[in-house]
Amino acid sequence: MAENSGLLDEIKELKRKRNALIVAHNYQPPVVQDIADFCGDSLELARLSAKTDADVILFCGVDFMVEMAAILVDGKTVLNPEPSATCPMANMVTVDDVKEMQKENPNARVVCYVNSTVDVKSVSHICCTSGNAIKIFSAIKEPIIFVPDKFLGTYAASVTKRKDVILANGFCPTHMLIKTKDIEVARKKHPHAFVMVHPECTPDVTSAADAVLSTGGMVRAAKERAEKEFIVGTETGLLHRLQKENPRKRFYALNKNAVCPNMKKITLEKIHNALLNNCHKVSIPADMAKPAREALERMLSY
Ligand code: CIZ
Ligand code: SF4
Repeated sequence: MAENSGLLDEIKELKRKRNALIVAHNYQPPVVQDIADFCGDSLELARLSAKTDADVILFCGVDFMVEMAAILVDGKTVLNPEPSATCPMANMVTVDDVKEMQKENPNARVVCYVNSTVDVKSVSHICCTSGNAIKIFSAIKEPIIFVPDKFLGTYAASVTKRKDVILANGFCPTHMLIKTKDIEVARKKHPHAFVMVHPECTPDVTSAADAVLSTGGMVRAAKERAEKEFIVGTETGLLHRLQKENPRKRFYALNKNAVCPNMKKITLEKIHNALLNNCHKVSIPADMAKPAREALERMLSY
């Protein structure tokens, strides 16, 4: 950390001068998590951005998360330190794909995972996260068109025993790397550990785990459960936070290669640059922001 100390001091000084808040997603690199005022999942960070008194929110994550914060905050500057950091899964479904699915299923409600573009959100009835998808699926009476993640959709449909969920074909390339073989190997190595995986994993992986949880759910489970060892099946950035918050417990990555290259594009240099030069401001045109905000607010009302 010593080699970063000058840069860290400059970031702290810029933060103070600009009354800025730095928020970082749970998958961010450790140095970014450590400089952030808050770490969390996309919804926690968007909510926090909406209620802070800061004038500037510097959001370290991928584009759809920064856009979500920009939709929910009013009159604050939202900065993205690296605009090319995107989510390949969010980009797998377009508005035309949604419209096509609606044409074939005119009575269905469109539910979109937060990992979706703003324009897909703007044509959706309601959003959901990995933490509340089951609640939202249970509350909707009509058939559901779910975009973009076929695995989260499959998981939520199976828990809620719904047979009327029409799935898109999106998936997370990072969570796809996690295999059931990894669970077999990890359980042999750490027989007392609790195995928790993310619902973006494939169905064979989710059914072989002890629990299927969002990153927020994993943070709570790590704190509250009696086990001292945890095997973690999600993007490996979360392990830094888990280990930091629970120093007496042990956390093992189910698959060390489950690294999201886009999440790792954020660096201290880019954070410094965005704050210094006020660059990469994110604002969503009103005609797009309004319906997307409605889909997000419908979710928040549950
Ligand atoms: O909603 C989020 O932040 C994502 C993408 C994952 C999670 O489970 O927190
Ligand atoms: Fe998208 Fe997967 Fe990266 Fe999350 S981990 S931002 S779902 S590609």
